[in-house]
Amino acid sequence: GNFQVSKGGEVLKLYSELEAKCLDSLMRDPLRPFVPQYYGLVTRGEHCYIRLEDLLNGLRRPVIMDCKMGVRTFQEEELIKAQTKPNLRSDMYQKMVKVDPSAPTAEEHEQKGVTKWRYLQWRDTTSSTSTLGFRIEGIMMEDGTVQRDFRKIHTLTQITEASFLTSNILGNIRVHVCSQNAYHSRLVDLKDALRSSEFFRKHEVIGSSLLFVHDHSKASVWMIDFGKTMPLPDSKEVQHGIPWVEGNREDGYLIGLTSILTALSQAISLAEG
Ligand code: 4IP
Ligand code: MN
Repeated sequence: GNFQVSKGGEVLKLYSELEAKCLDSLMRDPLRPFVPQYYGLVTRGEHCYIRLEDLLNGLRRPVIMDCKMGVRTFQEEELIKAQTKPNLRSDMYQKMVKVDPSAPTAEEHEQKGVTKWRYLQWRDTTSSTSTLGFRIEGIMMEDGTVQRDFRKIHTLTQITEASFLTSNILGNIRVHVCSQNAYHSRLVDLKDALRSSEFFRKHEVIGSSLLFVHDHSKASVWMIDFGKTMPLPDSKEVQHGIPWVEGNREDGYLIGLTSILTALSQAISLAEG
């Protein structure tokens, strides 16, 4: 959405204070090799931008998959807002009705609006987010076409089939198995880095994605999008692998990572078998 390509292997992303702060800490954390390099801020016209490494630089006809991580995509403060001073969003009501006219309650139909928390939570429970700890937000094929019809996928088997099919369209099973293996070892390395990361221990990671990118010659995975990643109050830490209950700030990031690793292993044995 708000990406703007610029020269020299960089992209500019519209400034967000939360995201800039995260990127700044990440440059001094064991997670640094897993995030786009952050080069600071720049102003163009009226807007301020974050300068980031272009992860697609040098790739030919890349295939890209965006997996939104975690068992929820709303911040706890969004829930508190919905409970204390609800703001009704008609755009979100419309998006909801378009997917499932029976999803809103009678009251929501009457108001023709839902709170942002309600909408995001509905997305989470109708996708694999709540159960598997991640969902596929979209896949861009090598010809540039984008598929977004994964949002209602629930099971790990469906996920495996989706990612398997995707790479299959590359038309070369051998290349496909190589990139699946490269993805797998990269994710195992990521898991290690997350274990030793102070940033990870001290942040509630919401709405962040793992971006899978491969072309004919290489495959990699990156952590992106930290606009809703919040530092925790002093002395508070999260484990990322236990269920969320209101107030514990848990995001389920590691639940999602484990699910993805399982799906990948299944995809690899499907492709080899
Ligand atoms: C979008 O819903 C995504 O959840 C956005 O998250 C979210 O932005 C939007 O909220 C919401 O409308 P759909 O993807 O179902 O259309 P992301 O940017 O991670 O994709 P936030 O602000 O939560 O980052 P609004 O309030 O921006 O509309
Ligand atoms: Mn995103």
